[in-house]
Parts: sequence; structure tokens; C-alpha cells
Amino acid sequence: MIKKHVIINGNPQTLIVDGEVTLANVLRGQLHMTGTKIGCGKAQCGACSVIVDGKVIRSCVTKMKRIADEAVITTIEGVGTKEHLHPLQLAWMIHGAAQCGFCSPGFIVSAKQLLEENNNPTRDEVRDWFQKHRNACRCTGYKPLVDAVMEASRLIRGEVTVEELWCKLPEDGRIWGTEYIRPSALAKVTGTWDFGADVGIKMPCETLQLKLVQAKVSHANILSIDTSEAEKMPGVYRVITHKDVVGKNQITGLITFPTNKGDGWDRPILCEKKVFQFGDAIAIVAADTAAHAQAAADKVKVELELLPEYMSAPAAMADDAIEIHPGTPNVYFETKVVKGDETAPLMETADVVVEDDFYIGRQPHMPIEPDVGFAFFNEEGKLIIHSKSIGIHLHQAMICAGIGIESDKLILVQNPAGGTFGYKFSPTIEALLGVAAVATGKPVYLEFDYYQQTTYTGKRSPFFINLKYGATKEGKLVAMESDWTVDHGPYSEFGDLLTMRGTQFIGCGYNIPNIRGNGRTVCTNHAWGSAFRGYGSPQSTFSSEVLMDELAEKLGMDPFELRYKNVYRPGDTTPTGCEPDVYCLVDILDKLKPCYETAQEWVKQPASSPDKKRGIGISIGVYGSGLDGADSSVVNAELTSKGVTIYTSWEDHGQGADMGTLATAHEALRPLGIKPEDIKLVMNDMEKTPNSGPAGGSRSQVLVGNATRVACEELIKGISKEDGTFRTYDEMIAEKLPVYFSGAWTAPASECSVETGQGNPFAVYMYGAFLSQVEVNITTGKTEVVKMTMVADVGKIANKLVVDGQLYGGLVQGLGLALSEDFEDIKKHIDLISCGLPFIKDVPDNIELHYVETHRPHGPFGAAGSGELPLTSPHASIINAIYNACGARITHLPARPEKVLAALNAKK
Ligand code: MCN
Ligand code: FES
Ligand code: FES
Repeated sequence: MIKKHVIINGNPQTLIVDGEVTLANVLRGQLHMTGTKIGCGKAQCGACSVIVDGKVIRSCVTKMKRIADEAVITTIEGVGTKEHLHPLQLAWMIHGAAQCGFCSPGFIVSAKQLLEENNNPTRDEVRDWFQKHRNACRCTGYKPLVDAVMEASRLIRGEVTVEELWCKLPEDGRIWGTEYIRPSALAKVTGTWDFGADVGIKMPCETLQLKLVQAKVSHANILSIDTSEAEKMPGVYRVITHKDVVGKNQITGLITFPTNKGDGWDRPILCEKKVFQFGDAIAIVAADTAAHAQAAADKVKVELELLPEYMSAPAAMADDAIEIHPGTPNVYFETKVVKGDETAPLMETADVVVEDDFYIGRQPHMPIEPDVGFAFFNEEGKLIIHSKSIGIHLHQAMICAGIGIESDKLILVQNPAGGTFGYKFSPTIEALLGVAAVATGKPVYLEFDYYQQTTYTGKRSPFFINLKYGATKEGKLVAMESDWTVDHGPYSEFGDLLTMRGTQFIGCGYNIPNIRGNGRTVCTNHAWGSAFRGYGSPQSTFSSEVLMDELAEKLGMDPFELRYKNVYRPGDTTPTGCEPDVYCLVDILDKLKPCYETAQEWVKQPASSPDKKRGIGISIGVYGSGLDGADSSVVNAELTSKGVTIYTSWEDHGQGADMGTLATAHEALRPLGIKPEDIKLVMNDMEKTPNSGPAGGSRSQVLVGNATRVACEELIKGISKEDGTFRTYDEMIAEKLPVYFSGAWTAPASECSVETGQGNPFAVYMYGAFLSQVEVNITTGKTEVVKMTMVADVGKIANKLVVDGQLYGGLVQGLGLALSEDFEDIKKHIDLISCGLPFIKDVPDNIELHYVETHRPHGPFGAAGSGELPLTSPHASIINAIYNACGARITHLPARPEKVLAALNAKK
């Protein structure tokens, strides 16, 4: 142990610490200053940034022995408080720069030092600073963060006042459609928004720390598991294996279509007979400390018989491949598209035919916060599990039988989450926590390090697509033939649904009267497929949008004109044969046209250096808001003495569920003249909040929003007097009238048939168009995206700051998907950098957003969703721009430099 005298946020402190322990762990673990976050834990993300003696350092790798005596340390707690915000914290709120907020303390601390050194930086200097200090954000696309720093610097210089910047509401006090600041913003920018690990650190002393024993191979039979040595290790309370699981020990994937050849019960909680993928959990060690648990986990011996590892769909489909789940074929679900006439004769007679093969890989989600959660039994004997779940009721149904607990005894609660981007649509650590709590009867805590986050959690499922268009010489699409294979990893959950996305979104946005297609889901031993923002649409539209450009080239037509000619017009139908909810793509393209023309001029100008070539590319994107068919949601509203309380399970990844709820409820309650601050939100705790459905499929603003609207309308009806005035809370109680109202809403939609792919799966869609401007270095193959433009129609906007943020963040994830992100090599792709996370200098500062706000007939107050639209096809526009720049046609993502060079060489 060593003794250190330091000054933290102006307070002299004496610390007795282990010199090998990091500053981040001392701040968080010993001092409970949890404003400083730990993301990657290896100096890659800057979430742990603090200032030590005037320098920004990453405290997760700074050992206490390296901290000088009398060091002056500033953490987020010392930057500003809720009562006295630093200009940076204010600016962060005003610019919507805290989405999930996990990166916010690190960025704000880092920027504080920048502004101390230079209170008038340029945007480039801000970007250089964040690049140098490795501050990474996965939600915002970085631009709002630079906007916030620039604003803060103006505030510091006195060029602008807070009053001038603060969101101004219209005369009538309406917040719907404004830039009202989300309720959680203040806590996020001050570091007081407690994420799972922040609560976990403050749990009672008897809480057991959990560590996992995980498989290090991808496919094997388990011959034996020997825990004897581990059990004798210091501090160990219990080593838990499949034998200790009182339930079914399986998570059910709740198959969607009865033609699925599996039964959905294919994912073990703790592996018993087989290892299905690298990282599978085989045992859990529960100990007094995390270090003791880890040391013991390393002593568990697992004897394996290795089996062939099928690391991609073609390998698992080979004739000699064994069944990964014995009894279920590796190809376990198939679906078709049959729209209009037979396509084969039409392809024969079409003036022009184009065909190509496409591959979109295992994009990793890379939230800055790794997976984390805890569980305990409450005083009524109910098992309470807190996690990052974005589907608390869904996950209860998926895991209760596996853990062996009745559903009414299992309560899931969502912790504030530091981004999920869809991976938390699947349970991850929930069932492990449940099993450990049942086996030990104690409170338990489990956090993943970033290696586990990367290797254990699900990934975007790769699609192998063959696509063919037939068109007239005037450029009208007459037929499409598609064939797609989905590599869904070893676990089937939602694999059939995902495969259906190929049916719905390959060729979406265009009126294609005749389609034939076949899709299939394949079980493999690579990472299990979990939902990822866009869920099948980035895969599907990549093929149809890049092939549109190939068609344009063959026709000798401008890619913009070709799209303009084919987008939905009144009477046209989607690939599933139904009319879209609105026809807005022509308006969207009209709005993009001037931007496209400006970009056409830009491309003619010389590039920034002689070995670079300029190019522009466009794409369109369409995605549904909802789960397939008659998706539904429930929200409750209560009149209280202080106002109205909304009870909702609108899970928050960081997208802004709090803001969506508040804006929608406030709009619905306007007849009462209620102020936003009189609306209380109770969110995402199954004990208190009804089943509003999961926060996936960009469904919540539409589904949960409608249920919120209905609950509020019921409340208004319930308290109305005959003369048109309203009863107060006291009057309601005096008259013994109910003050609690329920609102439910079901989408008027129907699932697609697996035989034909035809149906009307979504009541509401989102639409957009993307324009990318790139410079490709033809010597190195490196692509720089110089500018991105998006025209979006998300219906009526509930909150402009939130939607702008959704679009910026999604676009940049599309950039990552296009150029760098992958999780293919399980030995190499183990952290943020190796998985290709875009840092600030990989991303253009020049991102332009435009809106068409078409009122949605089925949206609450006309709103559609917004979360996934920006990741439908921006990557296709980048890939089209690369071709436009240098003639390298990339059809297999990501377009890393070596791939672009190879394509250039192949062309030569
Ligand atoms: N919204 C709005 N006006 C509209 C439409 C939406 O203001 N016309 C707002 C909503 O109030 C909500 C947000 O936009 O705050 C997204 O709404 P919606 O599209 O309904 O999506 P969900 O709330 O269901 O969120 C899920 C969606 C998905 S599926 C993924 S994945 C995703 C995403 O949103 N993951 C995210 N956005 C994310 N953003 C962050 N920061 N982190 C993630 O993990
Ligand atoms: Fe320290 Fe990522 S850099 S947590
Ligand atoms: Fe930056 Fe979520 S707001 S990681």
C-alpha cells in the first residue's frame, strides 16, 4: 500500500491505495466518485478522462504509483454541479450532445482542459484535441460535440448568453416539435446519471462478484467440467455450472414463424453438452471480490472434444457439415418472395439486366459502456434483475423457464444504459445473473470487460446476397430476383424475423412489379446474431442500392435520375405488395436535388492532394417502425396531486425515451394546460410499468407514443366534467373516481406470408435519401468521407434535438459499416480500435440534415420513428461514391484500404 496526498476538485485528500490500482478504480471504487466512467478499460475511449496537473489523462490505465504527491486532479464532479453548470455542460445540453451520456463526462473533462489552454479554438482544433485524447462516442456522430465546445467557448468569451441559447418554447408552451432539452441531460452532463456499474459499486457488502468461465473454442462437445480446484480458491462462495441450474437452462428465442425447423430452445444459459461459439458461458464463479472470482474462474478445467467449426454460412451449409444443434438442420428457416409475374421470362426480355453478389459482415455494436447488471431477491421473494435490457417484458418471457422461476416472481428493470444499438434486444447477462442469484440466494453483480463485450455479445448477422434487376431502356424496373443467406450464428432467436427483412427491404423504395426471391437462415459457430440498428435493412438495401448504381451505369443514366424514376408514387407497392403509409420519396429526392447538384460541381474541383480522387454517391433508405404485424403497446397515466405520472416501459438505449415520452404526453395533455415539469416519468421497471414492448424496430415513438397518447386521452376523459372543465385530483378522490388510466394501441398491420413474402407488416415507415462525398487515395486505398447529407422523413418530429442526434449518430455508424467496422477474426477483432470504431477524425465535420415532415396517419400526432432510418443505407452511398471516384466497385464490406486497392488493381 502507498499513501498519496492529492487535491481532488479542490479538496486535499489523503489516500491509502495499492500502487498498482488505477486512478479510475480509486476514484470509483474507493471514493465512490462514479462520474468518471470506465468503458474500454484500455486507453481507447476516453470515458475515464480526468485532468491531472493540467493534462488530460485516461485514468483507466494510470496506476496510482504514477500519480505524483500533491497532484491536482479534476474530475467531472469538479467541473460543475447541477446548480452551477460549467459552460461546457450547458452547451452539451443545448446541443443534445449527451444521448446515452456515457461518454459525456470524459468529453466534458477533456474539453475543459482544451478551453483552459485555448478559449477560442477552431472546429479543427477541437477535433484534433478529441482525436489526440481518444475521446470516443458511439451515439452522436461527433458533430454535436464539436458544436457544443464551440458554443461553450462563445459563452466563456461572453459573446452569447445562456438566455439566448436556451430552448425557446412557442407562446402556447408546446414542447412537441421543439428543441426542448431531454429530462436526463442535466444528470448526464454532471456525471450524476448512474449507469449499472455506478449502482453496482454501491451495492451492499455481501454482494457476490461474478466472473464467467467462457469457451475459448467455437464448437466442441463438453466431456467434463472440473470445479474442484476453483472451489478451494480464496474468497470463493460458489462455482455454478449447468448442474446448479434449477430451470430448463435454456433461453428461448420465441420463434416467430411456425415453419422454423427449430423450436427456439437452443441457447444454453450455462453450456452442458456442447460449446456452440467462442465465449459461451460454461460456469460462473461467485466470490467476495471480482479479482478472487476471476482467479478462481481461471482454475475451472473443461475437457472438450473439438468439433469442426463452421465460421460462415457456406461452411455450415456444406453437404458434409454436421448439425450444430443435433436434430435441427443448419438451414432452419426459409422464406420466399412471390410478387407479380414470373421473373425469368421478364429477365429474358428486359432491355437491360444487371446482377451482382454482395456481402455485409458482422458489424459490432461497440457501445462505450460494456454490458453490466445485478440481481437480488426482494423482501417478497421476487427475483429482481437490473441490466441494460431494451425489452424487459420480452426478456422475462425468454429467460424465466431457463432460470427456473415463475414469471410473476421475476422482475426486470432497465438501468440507465450507455448505448446498445440493438445488442440488448437479446438477453445477455440477465439469465446468468438470475441463475447465480438463485444458486447463491445472495445479491450478485456481473460486469463485462471490453474483451467480453466484444467476444460474448451478439453481432449484426452477415447476409450473402445475389441480386438481379431487369429494366427497360428508359430505366423503369420491371423485375427483381433475389437470393439471400443469413449467417445467424448458433442461436436462432429472431433469426427468422431477420431473414424476413430481406423480403421486405431488398429493393425497397422502388416500385418493382415482379419479384421472385428466396431467403434462408443458417446456423453457424460464429458470433450469434443479435439485433443491430437497422436490423436487416442495411444488409438488404446495400445490395439493392449498389446494384441501382450498376444499373444506372449500364443504362448510361444518372443514378439520381434512375432513382427518381422508380421511387414509390401513389398506387405503387412495396416489395411485400402493399401500399406504403405515405408517398414522400419524390419530395425527399426533390429536396436532395440541389445538394446533389452542388456535389456534382464539387466533384469536378481538384481533390485535396494529387493522389486523391473525388466521388459522390447516393442511396435511398426505407424502414418500418414497429415489429411485424399487429404489434402493440400499453402505457399508463395517473392523475396525482402534483400533475400527471406516466408509467411506461419505453426502454432507453440513449436514444431519448424520456424525451419521447415527455413530448408525447405533454402534447396529449395539452387540453389540461399542464407544464412539462408537472409530468413525472416512471420508466422501465416491471414492478411499476406495464408492457410497452421492446425498444427495437424504431417502434417506440409510434407504438409506445400512441399508447401514451391513448392513456392521456383516457385520463382527460376520466377527469372531464360535463361543462368541459376538469376535476382536480382532490375532487377525483373525494368523488371516489379512479385516477389511474391505461392506454393501449395496436398497429393495423399483418405479418408477411413465408410462402410469398406478401403482407402489410408495418403501419408506419420512415424514408430517407443519402448523399456522400468522398476522396479516395488511390495510392493507399484509403477513403475519406468529406461530407454526408441526409434528407429524412420521420413524420412529424417530436423533438428536433433528439432526431438530429439520431441521424448524426446513425450516419456515422453507416460510415463505420462502409469503411472499417467488422468482427470477423475472433482473435484480432477484440476491442474498439481493432473492430474499426470511427474516431472523430474518421468522420466528416460536415454533415447536413434536411427534413420532409409528412404527417403519418397512424403515428401519434403524425410521427413515425427515427432511430434506424439513418443506418438503412448511408454505407451504400459511400460505396457508390468510391466507385464514382476511382472505379473500384466494392460489394463486400467493409471497404478497408486493402480492399479498395485490390479492386483498383483488379480493374487494371
Ligand atoms: N423521435 C422523435 N420524432 C419522431 C421520431 C422519433 O422525436 N418523429 C425520437 C423518439 O422520441 C426517440 C428517438 O427519436 O427518442 C427514437 O425513436 P424511435 O425511432 O421510435 O426508436 P426507439 O425509441 O424505439 O429507439 C430504438 C432505436 C433503435 S431500434 C436502436 S437499435 C437505437 C436507436 O433507436 N439504438 C440507439 N437509437 C439509438 N441511439 C442511441 N444513442 N443509442 C442507441 O443504442
Ligand atoms: Fe479509459 Fe476507455 S480510455 S475507459
Ligand atoms: Fe457518446 Fe452515447 S452519447 S457514447
